[in-house]
Amino acid sequence: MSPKVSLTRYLVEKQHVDGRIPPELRLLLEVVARACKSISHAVNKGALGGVLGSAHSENVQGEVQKKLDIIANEVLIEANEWGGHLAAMASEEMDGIYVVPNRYPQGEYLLLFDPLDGSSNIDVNVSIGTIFSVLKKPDDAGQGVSEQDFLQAGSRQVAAGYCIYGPQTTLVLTVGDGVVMFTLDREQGSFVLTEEDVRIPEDTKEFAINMSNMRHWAAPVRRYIDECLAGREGPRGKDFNMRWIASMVADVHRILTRGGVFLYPWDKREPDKPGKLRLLYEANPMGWLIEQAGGAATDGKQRILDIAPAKLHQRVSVILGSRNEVERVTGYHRD
Ligand code: P6P
Repeated sequence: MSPKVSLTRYLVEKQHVDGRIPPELRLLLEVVARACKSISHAVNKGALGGVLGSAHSENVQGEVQKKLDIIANEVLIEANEWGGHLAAMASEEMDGIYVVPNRYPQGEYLLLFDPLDGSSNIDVNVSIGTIFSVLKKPDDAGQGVSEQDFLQAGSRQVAAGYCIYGPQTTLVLTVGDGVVMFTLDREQGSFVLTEEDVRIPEDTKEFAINMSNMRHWAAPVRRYIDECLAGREGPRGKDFNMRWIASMVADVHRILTRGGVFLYPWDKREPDKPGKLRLLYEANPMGWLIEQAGGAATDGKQRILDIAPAKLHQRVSVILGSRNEVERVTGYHRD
């Protein structure tokens, strides 16, 4: 039985053996993982912890915040602000950036996160998760840090991942050389390496989309889904299955585990918005993970990681997963 490799040991090897991550980034990822353990603990308590239900407040997106949204956000801020590895943080739950207070040492990294994605599922005991993305403060940023420093394309990320709070609590991570998965060993209190080289099959028979929006989709998406629904008698010549958990972390985790294609496209319900999901702390980290596992991620027209952000909370249309399916949908947009 090979010895269990903990997250700490994995990151130490990434730092000392591969020289891929500097000490400050290793510290950052250890701190984020520890924060996710605390969030997992709070999520698992559920009603017993008095953490379910609405916080009776709204976030910058105008969405009603759940108590756990705010708890998860506070856990991440408090865990990361004093370590000396960060200059600032940005969160779905905060209007502006959170600059590390002067009383703490300042670092070179920027941490972005959706502290609890899928929060509409919290009260019905369906998997939810924390999504995070790490950027470096631009070299020409000078002493301070501003929102502008966060507006970097997803291809500039130095680390990205998520922690899914489901039947298992699993941390999924990339630092640019593939995707690894760590399962939380609650007896030891440590994340243990359980998947070393995550690969997504290039083809799939499973698509994930919220079908209730069908009448609002643009033609290329409608064409793609209609062809999937036509099954083996249709142009695809095979039957498809559908999944929609309404928790991006859970849908992406399924795709990283067995393949599939996930779509949250533009639709005409809110034509001025390119999509529902956020670029900087949802689409970029998930897009990088998917690419690192051999998949693809576009907004229907271009690679998500190439998009130059204009605003911190900007939204984007998302098509990601098995490479051949993403290329087909993207091709339909070009036709
Ligand atoms: P809908 C959760 O609120 C989320 O941001 C993603 O995790 C998920 O994929 C999507 O929204 C679900 O949206 O419109 O199907 O409820």
